[in-house]
Amino acid sequence: MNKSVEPSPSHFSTAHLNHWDTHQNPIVEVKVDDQTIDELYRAASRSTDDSFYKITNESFSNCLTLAGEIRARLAVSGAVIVDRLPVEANDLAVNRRAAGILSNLIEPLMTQDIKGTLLYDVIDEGAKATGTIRRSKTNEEQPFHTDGPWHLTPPSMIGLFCIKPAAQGGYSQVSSLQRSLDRLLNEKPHAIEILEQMLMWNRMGQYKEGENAFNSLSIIQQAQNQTLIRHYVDYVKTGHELAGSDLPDDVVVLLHELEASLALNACKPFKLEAGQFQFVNNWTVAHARAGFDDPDADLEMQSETPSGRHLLRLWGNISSSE
Ligand SMILES: O=C(O)CCC(=O)C(=O)O
Ligand SMILES: [Fe+2]
Repeated sequence: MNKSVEPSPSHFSTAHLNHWDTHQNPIVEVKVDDQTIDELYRAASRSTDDSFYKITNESFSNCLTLAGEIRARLAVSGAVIVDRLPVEANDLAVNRRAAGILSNLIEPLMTQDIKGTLLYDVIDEGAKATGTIRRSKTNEEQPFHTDGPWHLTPPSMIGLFCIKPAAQGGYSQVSSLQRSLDRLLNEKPHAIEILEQMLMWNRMGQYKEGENAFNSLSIIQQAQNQTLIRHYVDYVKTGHELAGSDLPDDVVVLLHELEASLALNACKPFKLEAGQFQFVNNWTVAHARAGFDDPDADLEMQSETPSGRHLLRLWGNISSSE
């Protein structure tokens, strides 16, 4: 038998489970001091979009301390808000690179599409989420999910840097996948078989010619001596449609139980403010955002000069195995 994960919740982190059991607000707030901001924004001002991620670690001391603290917090709580960076006092291009530099110091950045995008703009481009249009380019709700689940090793860290909140709505939430699955497995130990079973995940158009539009992957997987969890109900449903295979009933039931548990055990909704930087451990914690509205935003111009809600998304990966 060559199962990647033994049928036991011991693969989950006790420290993480304890954190979520004992904290009413599981998100850890990390403050940033002026010296760290100076160091970060000086490097961001001097670099370019093509060079910011090549700056060597030796160029930083304060930022490395901050990155180390965020990394350590992500290993336990899985959810951090850095409060905050001076977005209003800086140009968009400099803010984007500052976000990229800080994230890259926490975990090496990973591209988010086949074009090689490292700094990904989460904005409403006015479309509806159908086919391969990613919800991150709409104003629609994003239910609890992990990012990039179609990857052989999904990003281990997500950064969401708020440049501008929505006029109305756009509230964020996080919920521990480890805790929900741990509870589910305590009630139904056999569910481990479903979690290890290969399912089809929609690649959302992120594949080269000649490749499949879906990848066959399990909900839980071992990586870097940890258990990573994938969760995106839509992507599994549409992945199976693309593959022309039925999604087994027991999988649908389990996914819906997981959804219900994540909603029940989630943190209170919060609205990210301009300059706040949310980081999530994408292997242990799911995130969600409510739909939003920006009545005055010019959607046609959004992709060039966003005037509505604008978040910058970063993906980090502690393993470089892909
Ligand atoms: O808009 C947000 O707050 C979160 C966006 C998100 O989860 C994503 O783009 O994957
Ligand atoms: Fe996301």
